[in-house]
Amino acid sequence: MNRIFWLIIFCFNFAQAQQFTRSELPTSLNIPWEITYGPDNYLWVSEAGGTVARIDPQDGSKTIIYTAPDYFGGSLLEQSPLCFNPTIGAGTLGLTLHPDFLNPDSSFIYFVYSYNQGTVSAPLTNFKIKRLTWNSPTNTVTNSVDLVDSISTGYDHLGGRLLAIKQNGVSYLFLTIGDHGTSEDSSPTCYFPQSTNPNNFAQDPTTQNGKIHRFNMDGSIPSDNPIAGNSFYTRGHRNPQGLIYNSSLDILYDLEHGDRTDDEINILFKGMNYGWKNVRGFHSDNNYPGEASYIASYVPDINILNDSLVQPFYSFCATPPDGSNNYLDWCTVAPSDGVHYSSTAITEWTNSLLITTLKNGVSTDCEVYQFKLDANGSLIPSTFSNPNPKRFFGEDQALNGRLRDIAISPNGKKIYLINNFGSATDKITVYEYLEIDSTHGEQLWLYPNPSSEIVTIKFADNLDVEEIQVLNTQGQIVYSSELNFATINTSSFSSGVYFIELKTPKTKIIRKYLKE
Ligand SMILES: [Ca+2]
Ligand SMILES: [Ca+2]
Ligand SMILES: [Ca+2]
Repeated sequence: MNRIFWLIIFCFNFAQAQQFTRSELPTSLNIPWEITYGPDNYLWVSEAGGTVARIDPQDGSKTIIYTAPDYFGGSLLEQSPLCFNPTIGAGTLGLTLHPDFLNPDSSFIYFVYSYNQGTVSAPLTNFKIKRLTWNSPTNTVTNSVDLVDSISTGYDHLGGRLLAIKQNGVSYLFLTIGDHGTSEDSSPTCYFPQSTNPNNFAQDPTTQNGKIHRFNMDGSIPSDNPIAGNSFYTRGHRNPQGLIYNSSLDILYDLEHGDRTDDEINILFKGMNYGWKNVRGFHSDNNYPGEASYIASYVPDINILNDSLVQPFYSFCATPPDGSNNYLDWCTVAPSDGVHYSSTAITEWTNSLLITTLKNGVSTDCEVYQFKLDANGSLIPSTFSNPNPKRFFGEDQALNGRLRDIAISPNGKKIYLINNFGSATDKITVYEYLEIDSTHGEQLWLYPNPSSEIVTIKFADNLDVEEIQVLNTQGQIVYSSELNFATINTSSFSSGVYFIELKTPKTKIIRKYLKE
């Protein structure tokens, strides 16, 4: 890599550091999979072993509110003798809260975990959706019900995201199920012959895998699903791990992992076909064997109203690197989940999809992608000076690990990221947006800046300053004073970038300070 390119990367990261401070909650986690910010102002997290945790976002204190007594983590008896990583898919996956969670009549938590549907000697791992009844006065689970059971599993590509949304006054539960296949070119593969690979059934609406399913909130099947009595809602998905709802435009998206190329964002339309494993990514590029002819001669399923193939809303890339069989060389980012950012707190982000990714590869990092939308929900065109998507926090990936999910505080200023693997511990990383109040731009001066010992803070007389703080780029407070004492001795600070923050009753005013 040449020197100019490094310079650009440095400048880019430096620009990001001005916007956010990074910190970690002191919460220990065990393979978290879902994080969501509840209307009760707590973070809700699913964790290994059929566990649901409720975490105070202020201090990170955690309460395990439920552990499934019938959780089952798979069995050696279910291993495939044919492959390198033969363990049957098991674990704790998606979690979601009822859209009317604060209403005592619908104070329900829903989550997905594996259990044994067979016997001790003949185990059969499957997944279920459990519904917990939450009693907010006592902060306890008062009831638990198996809502949907017999959800199939496989050796890979499990999907497993669960999302409850309210559309036109009616609430639904959506569940993603992956194709359960392993890549055909994995060596050795878990399936031989390949005709037994369950990913061959991603198109078949009578099997669960490779589909996104829709249920009523009591687990029953909506009467207007595409096929009567079938939870299938859309088909032709490879490994859909994410669901995002854009409530302002009533758009439901899924995020899925492609094979070598074409990690996709799809807009889900009832009954439609997203192509896998006959079509990969966009329809016009013919980047998958047989893709063009399959599209040209597509025969709609007569049992599905208006059935047709739908192109992705976005594909992360369509061209694999020449000749490389190394996963890390591929341009797939491994999107895990996301949210629609509707707040106006970070104006550059208003009306964006924020998507977390799992992979640190040659051209990809564990990071947050921001896709800026226009008022109609279309992507704003990407330009050199204003790229769309933009990428955030990848410079911290060694600290943050693989990003499993994202939650946003109600004021839109705090971003909570969970990881599992990829850093020393599983944890919640917090990025707080630094609000730089340009209306006070002429009312705060630092000098000299940079400096090596003393920095003097001068601010306008009409500012009612309550506190002065100095934060490092990790968001840690390294100096604090409630006095309007405007000279700080920084000789004990290590060299680098700091943020000097004046707090007034109405706002924060922040300036970057460079300690030499
Ligand atoms: Ca989520
Ligand atoms: Ca294609
Ligand atoms: Ca990388």
